[in-house]
Amino acid sequence: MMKPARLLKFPPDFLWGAATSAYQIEGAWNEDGKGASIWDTFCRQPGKIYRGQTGETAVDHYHRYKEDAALMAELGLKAYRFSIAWTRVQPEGSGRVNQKGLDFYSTLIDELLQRGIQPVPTLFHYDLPQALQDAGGWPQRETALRFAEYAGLVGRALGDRVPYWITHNEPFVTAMAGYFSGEHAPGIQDPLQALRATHHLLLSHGLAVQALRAAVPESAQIGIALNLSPVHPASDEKNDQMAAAAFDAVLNRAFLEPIFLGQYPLQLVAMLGPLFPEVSQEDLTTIAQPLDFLGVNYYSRAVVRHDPNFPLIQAAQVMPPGREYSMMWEIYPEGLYELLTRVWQDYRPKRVFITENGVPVPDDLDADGQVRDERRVRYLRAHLVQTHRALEAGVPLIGYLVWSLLDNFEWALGYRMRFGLTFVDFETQQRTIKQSGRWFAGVIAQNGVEDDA
Ligand code: GCO
Repeated sequence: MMKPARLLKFPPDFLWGAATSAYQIEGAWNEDGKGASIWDTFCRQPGKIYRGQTGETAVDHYHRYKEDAALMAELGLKAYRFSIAWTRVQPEGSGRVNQKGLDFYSTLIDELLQRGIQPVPTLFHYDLPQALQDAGGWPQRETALRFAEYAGLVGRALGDRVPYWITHNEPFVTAMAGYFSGEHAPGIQDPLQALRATHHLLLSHGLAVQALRAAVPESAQIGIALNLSPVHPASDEKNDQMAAAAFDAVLNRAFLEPIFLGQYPLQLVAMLGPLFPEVSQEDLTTIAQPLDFLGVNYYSRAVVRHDPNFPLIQAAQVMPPGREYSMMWEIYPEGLYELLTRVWQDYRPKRVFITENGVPVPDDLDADGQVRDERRVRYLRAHLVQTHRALEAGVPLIGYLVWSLLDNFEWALGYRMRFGLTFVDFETQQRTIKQSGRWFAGVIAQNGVEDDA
């Protein structure tokens, strides 16, 4: 006999929602006074993006935001996380403000609030103004000061209506994909620049928190969204265990420790030696501003083995055999529980907000116009079961956002990776809610998920 599924209930005000980012959905790359960002530049360089695709039109959200807000309402979302394109607000990244850019986000926020959806803007999601990159980008300290100015002016313009702010999205990715591997804009491959970028991103976070606090009502909640993963050694060998610890220091602790403890991990500093930038106590104090919540973006774990081909960290990620995979990563729901309980135990953030979780699936429309993405339903369900476990273990979770509301531009991988609860026909821009979207609407409606055990 089959055991009847148990309904795992969530707290009454739990923020169910979905996330997107500006460059991935907006399009309208040069409209209404928007300046060029590093992604506008990068996508035009041959060989950087899958099939030479760009975000110039993306899913045309800039013109379809009303239709998209209606979609969110149809799903019953309580919260919507989006990012503000710095280049719409300040086309050159400093000085002159473009009122039309601010107006777009102001109108979007009103549209959301009218529908009872809490706006959760992120100030930075990879799209640095090209003018600031021309002056050196994140490896330059100046960029952090410019970011704080931008944060303050956005806070003053929109702060009366925004309950949750996120400073940065995934500073690890901004620094490492942008300045170390070069897979993301601006496409630089230089470890020194990547480390300097890391420090200035963190500094800019602290400065932006200060600027926002000065500009927005006290009730506003401010946090940051980090991409975090449990790191497991590929075997019990001592070498692999050391490699996993090194990888963890770079991926997770390099961000969590300065933000919550006001210090860089000693292991990181020792490992990187003279490459590690000189950091003042004052900067560390600025970085460690008290936060209202930690945003966690979770997709998978990292399995790591010793690899001397990688200087300094001597570690490389591997794909463990015999596991279930998505188009991009191993599927490992238990990792979300492990991660949430770990950050809670080690850093005691006031609140934790799952700001991204999701999976790419090669979706398409069936003959009857439906999208049957069972794989995504299974993925989301399993991760919600783990989220619920973490709640029961005492982690103060306030919400869960699916990446993503819509299929969109997945950076260097272009439009091939579909993450949406909503299918988008990239030719016609027609939106179709997927099976997973309908399923998620049901989760929200009953404020709970059926146990998959
Ligand atoms: C990131 C972002 C998103 C991605 C998502 C799927 O991780 O780069 O926050 O922009 O689209 O994580 O990879």
